[in-house]
Amino acid sequence: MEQDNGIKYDSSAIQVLEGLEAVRKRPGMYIGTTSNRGLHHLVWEIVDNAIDEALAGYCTHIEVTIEKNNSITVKDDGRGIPVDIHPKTGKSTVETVYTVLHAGGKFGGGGYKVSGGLHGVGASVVNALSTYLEVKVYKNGHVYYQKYTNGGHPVEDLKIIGECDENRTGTTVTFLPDPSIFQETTVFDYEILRNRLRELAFLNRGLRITLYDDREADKKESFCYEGGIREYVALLNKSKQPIHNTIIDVTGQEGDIMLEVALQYNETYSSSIYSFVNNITTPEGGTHEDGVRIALTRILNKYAQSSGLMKNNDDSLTGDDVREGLTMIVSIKHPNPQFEGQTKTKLGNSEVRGIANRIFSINLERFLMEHPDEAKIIIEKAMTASRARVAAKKARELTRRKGDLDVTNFYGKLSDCKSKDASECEIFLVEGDSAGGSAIKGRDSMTQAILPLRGKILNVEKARLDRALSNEEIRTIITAFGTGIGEEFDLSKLRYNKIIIMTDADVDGSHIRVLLLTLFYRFFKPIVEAGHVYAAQPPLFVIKHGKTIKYVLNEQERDEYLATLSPNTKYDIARMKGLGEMDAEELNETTMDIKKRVLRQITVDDALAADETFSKLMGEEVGPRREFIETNATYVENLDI
Ligand code: TSJ
Repeated sequence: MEQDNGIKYDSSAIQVLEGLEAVRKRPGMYIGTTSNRGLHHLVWEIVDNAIDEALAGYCTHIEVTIEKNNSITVKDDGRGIPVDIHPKTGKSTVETVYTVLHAGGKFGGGGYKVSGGLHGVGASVVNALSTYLEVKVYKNGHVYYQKYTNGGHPVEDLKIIGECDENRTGTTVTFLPDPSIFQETTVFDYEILRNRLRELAFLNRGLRITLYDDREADKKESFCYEGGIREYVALLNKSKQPIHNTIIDVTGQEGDIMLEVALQYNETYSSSIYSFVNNITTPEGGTHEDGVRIALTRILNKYAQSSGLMKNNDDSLTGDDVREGLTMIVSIKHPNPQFEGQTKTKLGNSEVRGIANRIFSINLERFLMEHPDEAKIIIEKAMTASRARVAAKKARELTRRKGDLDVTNFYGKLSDCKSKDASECEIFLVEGDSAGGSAIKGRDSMTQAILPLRGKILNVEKARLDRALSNEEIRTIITAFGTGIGEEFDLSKLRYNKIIIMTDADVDGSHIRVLLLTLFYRFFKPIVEAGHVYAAQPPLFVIKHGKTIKYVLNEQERDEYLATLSPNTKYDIARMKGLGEMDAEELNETTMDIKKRVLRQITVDDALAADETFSKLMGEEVGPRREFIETNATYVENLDI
């Protein structure tokens, strides 16, 4: 990796500019996308550097400010980026970090760098994609300063612009994303920044992270958790009715690999397991998660037997049994993580499995011994799950048999499409019988299937699997999709390329939509991940002038359209009726016709945020739920679940 020592300084300076120019030419190669998501990615690139300093033990407080002009300032109280001349570039280390691609990891030396994961492309990429970037380093009693403009060109060399207290150290960076790169938006979203910064505070026990939004007066939040991920589990479980008080919290270290696990069981029947490597989420799991899962199953079985809670003729507990109602976070810090899998979000290091297994086994066993009351509650929950599993298996067999033998009866109210070519087929899940009726009349029966849904879908977050499976509506959906569920799930058998949720734009509609998403999220996650799920967007207004009829989605589109009409045009404008009141032609025209409709793709962008929202929406407490839906109807609408 160090073979470029022979390069002369002057030629490497040219390479530098070429490097940053390459980033500007193909930003997607470096940050994935230039959408809203890519914009926020810039912040994570910078914050990751400050987090690294915290992991190295030198930084206690990170402050992030959204400035009035939507530039971002990140400030830490670490050692300050080194200001001396970097041997390879002949420039200050500060300038090297900001102008040489991938320079970030090369001078740090060890530690738990996030590079190699999803992030870690470095500060130079942020610089390349910014209109300007300013850095201040507090070190040696001096304040050092450098500014770059127009995608990373230094205005001058690093220079001292003032003095500070000898003891003060730290790095402060301000950057303004370049609007010619981020054409979709350059406006930062407070909630996105807040949620991830809070997560980083949970994942780094004792680190304080403060977010300021200077676009609004006095808007700030500060996060610092002495309990670390234990407090995260408490938050995730808040509205899910925990069944025991003490959260199981394990930390341990073997060599330079650190493991932390926190878990607590709740009354629900599904599990929420989130794993992280060096603060990066690993939705595909990996060896850290495997090791902990194996240990959980083994130790709970061992304890169940030795304590006498389990009798000889009881079935032993399976992994699924011991994960029912489990909320768990697994976090490891590893100096050299190897990521695998389709999206490179699965930890591959094989040594980690045994390490995680050993650390977690020893500590879990000790916890159970020391907390017999809690242990009993947990084991009994798993044993109930074990019994329900047998019942669920019967229910599944029933589903399958019915599906095979009695298609007409089973499909019930499904009006299927004629085509069997899944790539062109769509299924509309329609709220209410009357909208369903219009949709059946207005559809293209070759490719569009309609399933009207009456009332509210069973809430699978609360219902046990076997009950969910005996619900008529859910069984119809499962059979219609064709993929099966659980261990039998097979994405390649999906019978429709698009699954389109069609609900009214009101509180009931958004509730049904969230219930459907919960169902998909719990039973059909890969379908959501593969981008097959959409929300139909019926228009809000219809504008008529002369012979023209124009449908628009929202107030903004309405105003934009009206502005295009010549001033003395006479027009009629009306708010659209609910889905149920549209006739077949209107429904086809506005919401179903492939050429005219607007769909919104649903993604599993942030499983944690979604899960928290689900918990809030699905929790037992009806009070908060109602309030949440009413005050956040648009938030739910926009949430990428
Ligand atoms: F990289 C960056 F510019 F994006 C950035 C780096 C942004 C922010 C907000 C902070 C930092 C940063 C870097 N904070 N702290 C550090 N620390 C070092 O670069 C550093 C300091 C001293 C030593 C040493 O060995 O003495 C080593 C390192 C890596």
